Amino acid sequence: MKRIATIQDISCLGKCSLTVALPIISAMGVECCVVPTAVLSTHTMFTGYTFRDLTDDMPDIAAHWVKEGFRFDALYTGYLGSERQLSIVKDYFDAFGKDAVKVVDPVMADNGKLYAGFTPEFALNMAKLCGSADIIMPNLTEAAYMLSRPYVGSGYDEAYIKELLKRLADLGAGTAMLTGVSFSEKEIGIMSYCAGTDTFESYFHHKVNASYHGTGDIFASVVTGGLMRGLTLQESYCLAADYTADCIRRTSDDPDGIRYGVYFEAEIPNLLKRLEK
Ligand code: PXL
Repeated sequence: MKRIATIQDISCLGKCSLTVALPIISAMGVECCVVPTAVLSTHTMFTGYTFRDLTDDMPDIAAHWVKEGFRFDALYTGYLGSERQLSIVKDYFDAFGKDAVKVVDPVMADNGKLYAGFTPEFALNMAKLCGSADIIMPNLTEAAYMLSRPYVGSGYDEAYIKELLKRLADLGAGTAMLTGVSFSEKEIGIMSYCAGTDTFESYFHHKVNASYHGTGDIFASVVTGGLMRGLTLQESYCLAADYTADCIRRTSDDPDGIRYGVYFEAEIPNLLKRLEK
């Protein structure tokens, strides 16, 4: 069985980060080891959340794992809360990354804005971490911050996206994906670039007109799980995009979805059916 170590927070309620990565990756038949970076009562889109920082535990967990000689097939990072955590994740890459696929989802911004608590300097340090990864998957906002370019949220063309992808790959990761790419009112999707083969790929699907917290983490978890199940990158992100869209559709007539997150659990059987095909 393939084994992933994922490094991100536990938001106790709100279906994001580890509370989606662990069940989804496990359901996909891939072992999911966790390095919790912090425990929050909810994700940071609520106000008044508690926050217990676990940064000090991260090097100790790595040291023990090194001592035991544990090996991983992938290292996958999501939301990281501080520059020190970025630097510790780099140490994980150095310690366990030689034979592992290193996947960085640089969670920190959307819709032209950084999430609460993040700074442009943090984004530049996240760009450095992306340089040590094999696959990175920013959205357009995260890409703009990491490349110190103005955010363009609409009206761009394919040449613009291809140029961004090449600049992202230049950070050092062999493969860059951009999520939330849309050239028309009706469609949204992913474009990717592989520097090794100098090739672009993409996948677009119908836009679902609803947005929920945590769906980026659901998407990234399925991409990483798919790679571990032997899918190509493009097959993995097609599966991930369709699953995420199905989760959103399934939730869209429940007003509670905004607070509690999408019904990703109910769609797991369909995810597995597609995975087995
Ligand atoms: O879904 C990304 C995410 C993960 N974890 C925490 C967050 C966010 C996004 O805001 O606040 C704590």
